[in-house]
Amino acid sequence: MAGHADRRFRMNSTDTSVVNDTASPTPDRSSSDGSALPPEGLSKVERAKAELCGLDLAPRLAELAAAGWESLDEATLTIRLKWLGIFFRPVTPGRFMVRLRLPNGVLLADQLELLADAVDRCGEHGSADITTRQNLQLRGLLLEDMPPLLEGMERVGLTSRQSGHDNPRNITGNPLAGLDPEELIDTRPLVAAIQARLLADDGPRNLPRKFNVAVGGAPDSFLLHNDLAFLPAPHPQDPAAPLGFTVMVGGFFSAQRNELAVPLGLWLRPDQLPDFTLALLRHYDAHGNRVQRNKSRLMYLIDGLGLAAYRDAVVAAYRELAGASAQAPLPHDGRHLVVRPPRDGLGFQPQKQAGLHWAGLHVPMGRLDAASMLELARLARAYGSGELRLTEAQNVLIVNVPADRLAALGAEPLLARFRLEPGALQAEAVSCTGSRYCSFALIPTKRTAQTVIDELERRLELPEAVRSHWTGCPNACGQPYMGQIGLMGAKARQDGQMVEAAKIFLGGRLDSDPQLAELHGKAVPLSELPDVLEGLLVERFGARRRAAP
Ligand code: SRM
Ligand code: SF4
Repeated sequence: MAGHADRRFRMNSTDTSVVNDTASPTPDRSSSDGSALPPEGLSKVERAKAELCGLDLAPRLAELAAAGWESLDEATLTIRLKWLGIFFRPVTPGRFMVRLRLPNGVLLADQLELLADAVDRCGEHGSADITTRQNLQLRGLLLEDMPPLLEGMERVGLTSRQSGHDNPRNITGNPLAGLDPEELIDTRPLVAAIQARLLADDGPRNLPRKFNVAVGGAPDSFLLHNDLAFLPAPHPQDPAAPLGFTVMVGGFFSAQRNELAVPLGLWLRPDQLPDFTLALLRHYDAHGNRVQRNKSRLMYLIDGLGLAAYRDAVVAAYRELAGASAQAPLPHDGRHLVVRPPRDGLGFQPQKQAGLHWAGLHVPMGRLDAASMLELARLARAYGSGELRLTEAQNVLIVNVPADRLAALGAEPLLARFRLEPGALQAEAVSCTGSRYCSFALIPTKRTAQTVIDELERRLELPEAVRSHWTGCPNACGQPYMGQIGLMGAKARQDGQMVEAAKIFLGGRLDSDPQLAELHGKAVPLSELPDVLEGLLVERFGARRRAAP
């Protein structure tokens, strides 16, 4: 493996070259996109972004890879490369992660094969994770692997652009879009159109912070944890008109504050979503907080302006973008048609197309290796239409399987590992990356979750599935506040020693009366977690202890 973890970075704050040891160009007061540089006193991240946009590294990627990752300045390595979806991992220096964009979680067999091949080339370092945003991350890659991988991805219609850092993240939608007997609106073309609008040349390049967008298409599309969520809603004046969307804004989780999105008070036709999203992001770009990074998510801007003034400003931005003749968003009371917690989608389930089914496979903790990726691609082709879907619960669906092929698919060896009917805790467990690859993690999240859940399923019988969300630190990537049980990595004292522990959160509800889970007691050492959770599952979730064998 190249390099070592504790090398010292050098960074010249006015240096727009990205390789150490090259002469600095003359400092100039304009940024890569021609706008004025921000005033002194801004954070290191804001300065680095203003000096050079990571998107401008794309044509130079081969040159950077040839120079070697150790020659890159800190800002390029840890900030700018994320605009291309390339993540330096301090835990595995020299082995990078690539985060894709998979709009609406749609993935085709030939795309998956290309990604599997890239992971396979990484040997023992290679793996992939399905993420909490219906997305994939590939691990173990060298910087020199990136140019051919990114070119290969482009050939099969994939991109990793703007998937990390201060960018609009993968846009989520109904994982069952187009197949769902309960579908209200097919989210796929809308998600694709929003992504195309945001990634176009006139899209945002330098937001103040990350930005999550999602489009709901079914009664179980819980999406209020996003900065901007479009939820299906009838036309406010004409019940006979096609469904549109009410606009929800300001949802987010962070170490400082957690909020569900609130109604902005606007209703949009589906075709208005791309321009509206871009307009809202332009407003955020211009007015979001660039001084305090922990106060820059959208909800802080809404707080600062007040909801009504914010709404007026966004409508004005939309009219400026779409033209004065475009229909303005309509006033709306925020009522929508999302009323139930998300289905797990597992097992064989009938699609709205007669005779076709999707097969929902449970991928333990969302972790894949090259062989299982290849096998998923093969199964999707052999039994379905060659299409797969990823879910926010980190599982995978093979779609368009004819009824007479279900038995044979069910007998495939991969389905002994990626089960159609996992246990009641396993089925709805979501986990973030954890300490294996993430330097923020306080615990090995995926391994802990898997071990504890296996143990609890040995001990207990549950009347119904319980949704648990595991996260390695307060950043909350595993969405602990959405769990009926949420677990967050922490430290606790045990026998006089500081040990790995988890805080427990209870009561997350994703129905028509949504609520974030709340902290329950002190952090529990991981060694005590099975016993503590067993007690909670018996007391609050109707679990019964199995008789001793
Ligand atoms: Fe996240 C940062 C992983 C979804 C809130 N997140 C990180 C980093 C990039 C930190 C780092 O550089 O190591 C993690 C990369 C670890 C790795 O190697 O995988 C990371 N976040 C993830 C993923 C992979 C977790 C997972 O296992 O699924 C998810 C990738 C989604 C994707 O495909 O784009 C992921 N992160 C989330 C979510 C959930 C969501 O989007 O629904 C959240 C909470 C929702 C939100 O953002 O409002 C989330 N991640 C954060 C935060 C806190 C944000 C904040 O405002 O403070 C950070 C830290 C930051 O941005 O400063 C963070
Ligand atoms: Fe890393 Fe923390 Fe996010 Fe888990 S929650 S992936 S530990 S940043």
